[in-house]
Amino acid sequence: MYETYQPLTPETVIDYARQRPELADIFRPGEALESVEVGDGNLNLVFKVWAAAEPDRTLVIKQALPYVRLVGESWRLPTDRARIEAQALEVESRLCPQHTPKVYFFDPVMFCTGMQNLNRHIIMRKGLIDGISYPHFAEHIGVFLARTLAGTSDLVLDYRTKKEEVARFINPELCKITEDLVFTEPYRAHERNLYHKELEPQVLALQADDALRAEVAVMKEKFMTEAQALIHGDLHTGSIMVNQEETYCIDPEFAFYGPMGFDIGAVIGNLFLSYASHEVRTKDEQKRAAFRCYLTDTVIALWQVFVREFEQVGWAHADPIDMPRAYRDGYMLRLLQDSAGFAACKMMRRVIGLAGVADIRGIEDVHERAIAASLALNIAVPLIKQRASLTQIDDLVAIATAQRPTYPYPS
Ligand code: SR1
Ligand code: MG
Repeated sequence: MYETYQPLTPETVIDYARQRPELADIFRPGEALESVEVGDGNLNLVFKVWAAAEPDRTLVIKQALPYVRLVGESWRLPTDRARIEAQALEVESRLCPQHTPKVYFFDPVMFCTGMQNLNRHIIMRKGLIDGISYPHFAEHIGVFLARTLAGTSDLVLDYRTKKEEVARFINPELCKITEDLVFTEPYRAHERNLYHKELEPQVLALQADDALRAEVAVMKEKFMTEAQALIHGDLHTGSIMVNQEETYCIDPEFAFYGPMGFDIGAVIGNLFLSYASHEVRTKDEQKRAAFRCYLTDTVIALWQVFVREFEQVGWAHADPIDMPRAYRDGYMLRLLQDSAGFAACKMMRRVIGLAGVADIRGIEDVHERAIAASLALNIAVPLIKQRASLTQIDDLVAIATAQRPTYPYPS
């Protein structure tokens, strides 16, 4: 066993895996193991380890680095986030095992988590970039959101457990990343912003829009103060693994007690980033329309599934005197409007801020990239500004689908 923290390598992770008693059911003593580092996220090392003789005997070992991988050692980050992630996976696994990877162990010295290798699934963002639809995704993610959010809220937990859980999931440094990268930096001149110069007129106009910045400030306040449920905290399509039959939500290291709409909005915002990217990614009009129809149907269906499941989990034990129908309807309406506001912030940060997404930043031609980015911003701005007018999910989709890119700008 390792007694002090050290970053693993594809070589040392094999020796590490051999020493973990929890893996005795997967690997045989002395057999040949192989590994590769596959982490393409912004923060961690991710190793796949497998038995050379039988690659299906495999797991993922994820190790937290003490700094932000995307930026380098100058940006320090607590490795405690690995503990948060392992504990959040445990909660999600209890509430929604069918969409949560299995955890084999958590090592608080090496800040490593051993978990199921989802080797028959791909990162959803990659599939969406290629125009692949996932017919069960809306049902799966709607169930995941409702069970994990309602199931960790005051609607289900007793008064004491809820407060103890809030304390267990205090995650200040990771929340600060979100406060800065999602709610602060994109809306002002900031050295970490990373948009390209073609987009500058639109970004400067957005940053000069006082009314928009006021709405973003409201969403930031909600993010910082509303301990509604244990949220995943980073539920973009890069944190979701899919195939045609199954969906898994991975990577809850940003988990904390926050507003439910942040998770729902993350999913919706990322589906609309894909929608915007196919403005240029899919040249054939019919194919583009069909894929966009899949994306918007998914937004509508996931919300409907969420409401259906929330009725079962969140409202099942609601006292009709304390929580009359009008209160419950108002609660769900606030969630819908919050989701629109957070979706918008998540879209704007991915276009303007430090950590972009491949859907848009991966578009090679800079003019095409500007068209997709311009559309993403044009969807986001009315989503946040008009969110108070939303009464149903169709209204949210109607706002998004009515937008066009501004780029190329009239000269
Ligand atoms: C510095 S970390 C950048 C981003 O990566 C994570 O996935 C979160 O989205 C975070 O904001
Ligand atoms: Mg992540």
